[in-house]
Amino acid sequence: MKKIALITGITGQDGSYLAELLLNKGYVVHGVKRRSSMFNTQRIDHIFENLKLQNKRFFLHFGDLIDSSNIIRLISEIRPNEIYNLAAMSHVKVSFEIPEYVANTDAIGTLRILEAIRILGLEKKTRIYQASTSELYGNNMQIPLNEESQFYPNSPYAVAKLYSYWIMINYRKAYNIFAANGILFNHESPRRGETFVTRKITIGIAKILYGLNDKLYLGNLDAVRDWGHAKDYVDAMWRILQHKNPQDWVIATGLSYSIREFLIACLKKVGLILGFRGKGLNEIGYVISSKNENYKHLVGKEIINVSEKYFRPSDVNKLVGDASKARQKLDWKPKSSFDDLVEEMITHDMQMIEKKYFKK
Ligand code: NAP
Ligand code: F7E
Repeated sequence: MKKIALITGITGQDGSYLAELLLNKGYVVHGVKRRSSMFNTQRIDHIFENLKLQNKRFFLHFGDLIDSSNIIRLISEIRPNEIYNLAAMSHVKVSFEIPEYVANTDAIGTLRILEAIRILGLEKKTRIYQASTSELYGNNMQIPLNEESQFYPNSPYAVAKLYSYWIMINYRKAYNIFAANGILFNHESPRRGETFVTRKITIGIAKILYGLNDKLYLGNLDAVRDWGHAKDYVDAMWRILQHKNPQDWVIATGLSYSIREFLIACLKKVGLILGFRGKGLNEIGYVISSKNENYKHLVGKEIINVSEKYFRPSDVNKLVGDASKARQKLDWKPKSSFDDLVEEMITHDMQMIEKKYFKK
């Protein structure tokens, strides 16, 4: 019998990579997509275009985590062996603007799925993975952070995700459901949403290099993150649900870089050396030199500015994870390095901008 998986948030970055991974492992994959006035399946269209899988092992259903009856109906029809709850309003800064909606989706949404499992009597059949996050730690400075570290959530997003983290543990204990949290540190890819900082940078730089924009405006350049590749992280999600019992797991690379260092690394890939001068809102990033003939005109130009608009009411300054437990017990380790990630993202976005604006 093929295993059946249900992925909420299948149209997102992680959902798309996870769908590919599970299909390659022979699963039947069902995904929940939201109704939208525009197409919202770009990240998974290539799966549908693969005729071998169409209507056989890959199915999409309309749904929303704020609709209990929809969730109950889908789970009762699909009767999945594994549920990956990846759906969420995942943008930390936006969560300050729509906190009530975020609580409804990112906190109560998880409860709705757990209740569906219980109402339908699927406690023994269905395992559930919850997309927990390093944002739970907030500004806990006891770095590196592991499964024992204290949580100090610092945004409506993080507070909602903390509810989900604990309700998973509660349902595990109270009802013996295989409910596991993956506490994932930041993970990126060419499929990352365009307003998260890494993708904003790779697209922004590509536009500057192609002469479409003069500058890129960013917020807190001092923030430090532990960035991995989303492909490696969805593999960890799968391993978490295959473990002999449900537990909570930190998934991270253990290495960290500031936003400033991410910028420098991206520009280095295209032959430019970036320098910084000034402080706070007056800090400026400028091109010191270019090894690439095509970009010599940028030498001396100020291409990075800081704007108050992109700061958060409260930010998380530094996140670095310790994934020793996953390395030992799940035999998981990241395959992509920081350098590989930067290379893949900047190359992808240079090609994307060229195709979009210059190829007829
Ligand atoms: P993403 O690209 O923003 O994808 C989020 C997905 O959730 C999208 O498919 C989105 O649908 C869907 N969604 C949003 N609200 C929904 C609702 N009310 N009902 C149903 N679906 C809804 O996020 P991601 O980077 O793939 O992250 C996946 C999960 O991991 C999220 O829960 C995120 O919070 C968490 N996480 C991410 C990271 C990271 O670094 N990427 C780290 C730790 C945890 P649309 O496409 O229609 O918007
Ligand atoms: O910000 C700073 C910003 O939006 C990273 C989500 O997937 O990972 C993600 O949350 C840092 C922050 O990701 C800009 O202030 C500077 O300190 O890329 P981000 P995030 O907030 O870390 C966690 C683990 C999740 O769970 C979330 O779902 O970069 N920053 N300038 C900026 N950030 C953005 N977005 N835009 C800027 O212009």
